Amino acid sequence: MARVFHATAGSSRTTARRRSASVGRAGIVAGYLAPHPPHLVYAENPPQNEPRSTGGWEVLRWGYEELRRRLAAHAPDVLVVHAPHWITMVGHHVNCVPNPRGISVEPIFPHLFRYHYDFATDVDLAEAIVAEAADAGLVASAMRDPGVRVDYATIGALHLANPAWDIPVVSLSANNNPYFYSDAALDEMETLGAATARAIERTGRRAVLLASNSLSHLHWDREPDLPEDMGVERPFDHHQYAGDMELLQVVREGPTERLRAAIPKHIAATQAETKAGSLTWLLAAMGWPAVAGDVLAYGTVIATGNAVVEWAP
Ligand code: 2X7
Ligand code: FE2
Repeated sequence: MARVFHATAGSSRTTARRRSASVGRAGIVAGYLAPHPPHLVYAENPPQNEPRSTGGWEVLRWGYEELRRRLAAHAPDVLVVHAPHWITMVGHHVNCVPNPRGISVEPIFPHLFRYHYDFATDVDLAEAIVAEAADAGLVASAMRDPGVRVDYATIGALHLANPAWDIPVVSLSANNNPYFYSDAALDEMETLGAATARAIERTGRRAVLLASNSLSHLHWDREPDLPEDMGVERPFDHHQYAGDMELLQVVREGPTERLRAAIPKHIAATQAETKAGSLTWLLAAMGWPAVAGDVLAYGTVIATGNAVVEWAP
């Protein structure tokens, strides 16, 4: 069995106070677009993942190496992640299990991603987000069942950002109802983002947010014999690539306010995974900061577009 790194559950409050006291102000100190294709974890060969690879998707992984360096400098108390593959049909759920443990398996790529996880939840903050979201009129729920397997989009983004798992986590689900019934119902994500920010403020945490979304989302349906064969990796078509570049141009120019209009336009043009709302949640939580995003990497994974981006107001 793969070796698993362990962050002690239940100690998050003490850890939070210690870190905030030593590095400065509480609040949201940075947000990252942190896409989760399982191929990136597979390519890295971490001890937690069972399958072995010969590498691949290096440029995106170098982007994540830079993210890891920056994350260490931000020294957060907690990582708060919103991910599109923990799908909840009724409302927004927050994982309140103190110490989630198990194997996360990618259902379409189980030969690439069978990841042993064992991490600590910041339960106080998780419960505060549920309370703030409910106060704001959202259907919100605390998920307390330790038997629920953590999805690969949550685990993937968290591993790629912090493979040591030494920072407590809060994990939010993607409410699939608006996703299912409309082109992109992002209004609720604004409300959820604002509720997340209030909860972080109220609990005095120093938080980094992760939006676990790919960009353009059309992909191949045939896998090469060697999954990491970079000879076949390329954008789905020029339209998908151009749509991603148009969005990233706005990201790089800033301010983020311009993304309120650019994100739905990009979704309509490229079926972007941001339709699940993670990116809108993140920027709303940060109050749509008047800064440009720093694109640390862009690359395709089975033709989907993926960017690693930092916003550090
Ligand atoms: O979930 C994903 C994804 N967003 C992109 C590419 C490949 C697999 O899974
Ligand atoms: Fe995905």
